Amino acid sequence: MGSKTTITVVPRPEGTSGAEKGGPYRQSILNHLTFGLSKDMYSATSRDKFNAVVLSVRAAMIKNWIRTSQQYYHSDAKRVYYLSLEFLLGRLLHSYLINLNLSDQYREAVDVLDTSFENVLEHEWDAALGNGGLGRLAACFLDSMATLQYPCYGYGIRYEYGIFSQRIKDGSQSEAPDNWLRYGNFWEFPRAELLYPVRFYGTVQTFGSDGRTKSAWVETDDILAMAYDYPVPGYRNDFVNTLRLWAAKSTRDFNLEYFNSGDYVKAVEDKNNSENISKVLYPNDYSLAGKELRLKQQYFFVAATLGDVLRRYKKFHDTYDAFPQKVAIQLNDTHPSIAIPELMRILVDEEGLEWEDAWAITARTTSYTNHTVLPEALETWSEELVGHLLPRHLQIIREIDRRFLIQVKRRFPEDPARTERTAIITGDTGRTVHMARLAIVGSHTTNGVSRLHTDILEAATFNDFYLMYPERFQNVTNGITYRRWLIESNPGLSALITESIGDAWTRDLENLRGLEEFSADDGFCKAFNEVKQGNKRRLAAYLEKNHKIILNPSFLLDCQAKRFHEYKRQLLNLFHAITLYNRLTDGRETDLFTPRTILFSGKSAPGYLLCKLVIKLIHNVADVIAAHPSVRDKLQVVFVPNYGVTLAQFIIPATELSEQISTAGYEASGTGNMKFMLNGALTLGTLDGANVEIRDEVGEENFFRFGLDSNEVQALRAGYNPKKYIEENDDLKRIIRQLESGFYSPENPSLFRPILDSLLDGDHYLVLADYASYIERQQEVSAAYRDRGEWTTKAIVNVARSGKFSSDRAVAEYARNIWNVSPLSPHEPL
Ligand code: D6G
Repeated sequence: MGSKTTITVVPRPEGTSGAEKGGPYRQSILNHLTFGLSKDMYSATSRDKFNAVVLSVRAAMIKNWIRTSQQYYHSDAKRVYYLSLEFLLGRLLHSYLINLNLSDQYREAVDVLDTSFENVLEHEWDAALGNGGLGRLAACFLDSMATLQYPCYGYGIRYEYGIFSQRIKDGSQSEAPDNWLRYGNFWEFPRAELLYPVRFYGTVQTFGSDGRTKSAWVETDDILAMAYDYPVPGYRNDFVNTLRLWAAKSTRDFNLEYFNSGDYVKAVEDKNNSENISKVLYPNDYSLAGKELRLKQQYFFVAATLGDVLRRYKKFHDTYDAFPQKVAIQLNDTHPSIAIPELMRILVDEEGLEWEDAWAITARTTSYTNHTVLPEALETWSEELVGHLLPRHLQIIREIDRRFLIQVKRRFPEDPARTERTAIITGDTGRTVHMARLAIVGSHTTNGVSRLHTDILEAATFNDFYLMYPERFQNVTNGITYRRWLIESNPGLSALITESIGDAWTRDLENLRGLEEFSADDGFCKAFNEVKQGNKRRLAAYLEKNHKIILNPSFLLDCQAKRFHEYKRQLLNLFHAITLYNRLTDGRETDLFTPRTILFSGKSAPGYLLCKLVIKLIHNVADVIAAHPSVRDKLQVVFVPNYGVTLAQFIIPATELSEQISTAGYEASGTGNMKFMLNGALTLGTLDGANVEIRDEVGEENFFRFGLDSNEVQALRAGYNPKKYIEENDDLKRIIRQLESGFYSPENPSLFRPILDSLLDGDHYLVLADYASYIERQQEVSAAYRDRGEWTTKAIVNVARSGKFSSDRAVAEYARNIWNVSPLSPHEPL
């Protein structure tokens, strides 16, 4: 045989012998291998086998997908459109099988391909169309919206390249493109006939008729947005929602001018350029310079989405009166906020509505989620760029701004400075458009993503707006889908929970509370520890196989897995590792030392040089520790490259200590903190974002809190003297001296100078101010871990009280308090 594959069953069409023997899923897999892929036992590669399984699974949900969509039409349901520039989906196969209640069947059925379920799963490339928390939140919400039977759609961009793949060479990060569509993607349904033209540039013509001025946007450069649909099945409910992602297509195959003059290649180049819009996800978690392509991406997906929303609405409605009763548009951060002037443009210019009517419809339809208070992350665009790319939108934004400022002045006549603080467009020359302000003014609700974050929005970041419109502000604390983050990624713990309290928790996570009565039960604690140990071994095997990293599963596993950013303070965590190293080499740590692995994983934005240097420092410190003959038996620092959803599914279930150590006031919510908690890790954290609510749930005795709170952070800022903290602390002094002398980079002693400078010149994120408190709390962690019985009880309490952090709770709050939509009852059979 000329083929490596060992499939022994020759695919047969359904109904022939062998079908019954293998059961319907075996036969379906074989049919898809044959008729979907035209492969057989001689030619099928392991990727073909994976694809045959995907084709079979998607076929299993298509009827319900169509039915769900039909039911929306049939009942003319109010639909929710969740607009997000990022969807960090991860792998879909296993998660979809769990939701469809087919994972046991497929686990068995794949043997027809002479392979294992795990092998099949491994062939899926993460759909990584997001940077971090914001994109993963959108993915968790899709799962919850389908599970709770809400008529919701996700809308975004089908980037050809997702978040870059992180490579580590000599301890430094480099980036490689994430070519995730290279082998095709059988989850998606290309809708080549569903195309919307999207316009850019051009000019605005005004003309009068009947005493009214009308505007038209003309002489534009057009490209097409083409839909790709992804099914999103709910959890065991026959509901399948849709995620629709747009890809840019050229409006013409070639530029005739060039073609006619004989330059065929140049003609096709033009086509390629216009398709660049959906080529790549911007790899920045926060802070983006005002890049034209980014604004193009935003308008591109917003314009296509609104075109689609209106198409659907118009099937049943002749006027716009009912629009806010039938449509809710959720803006996931300001990235889609150009939807506000776009909807105004459509309603006023194309549909002929009066400004006031259009405005009422727009504001009653739209709501906005704020995800950050970092000033550099609050999106702004130069007025010039907006005017160049979207001239009509700029006019509309100016008019929105003009009308809004009249209200501000009327409301606060004594306070002219307020105008500059709230204006959507500010400055004299080189004017700036503030997208968050536009989003607040043009929507009915603005929400923060944790209680503390919403408080900060109201009291500080958007206080002027809060005073204008207090009723518009709400909090919805983020959540995570436990279907992926517990049922799928931690099968051992899931089974143990179900054995102990039944399976009601798989439908409502609040039922985990029932575990509390087992938190001191010896048998349960033992089984809980065995699961954790098993997960640590599983992670160790994964890291050894994929990264040649050797973990010692008996060490306390202490993890910080998230994007790199100064405010998240991976540096503070590393300073703890260095402190332990210094104390061990000095003989200052006692025999009671708790051995630990400090694991880091996360990407830095490619242009964020300081964070890239922190990654390098982590590697150099790890090498120094690993080279020390006695320290390495007690302490290990590891960096796991290319953090993403799939890797998180290995790391989180194994983790015992969750590092959530951002400078208080900077992490809007965090969702990693919730995933670790749900999997039985104890949190070491500041009072930041949702940590505050996690601590409220578990009680202070089950949470290691350290550091300044957000008020103290603000109070300390004036007159902050970082050097004072160095003077007062010998351990810290020693670390600073080591960095100064090049102890961790003897070949280039000044390598880490920029890190040192950032600390000495202001230490904006207060690493030095929180250091002593952090080290003290870490010592308590070590002591607590030595009493394994107590530790396990605390871990179980954490799991038991994580119910609040389900994305089902979060989505239900959005539905009730913001979108005003109800779940649909299960649909009639087709
Ligand atoms: C999804 C699900 C499919 C449906 C299609 C178009 O792909 O069943 O036919 O969307 O739905 P509309 O966009 O026309 O609502």
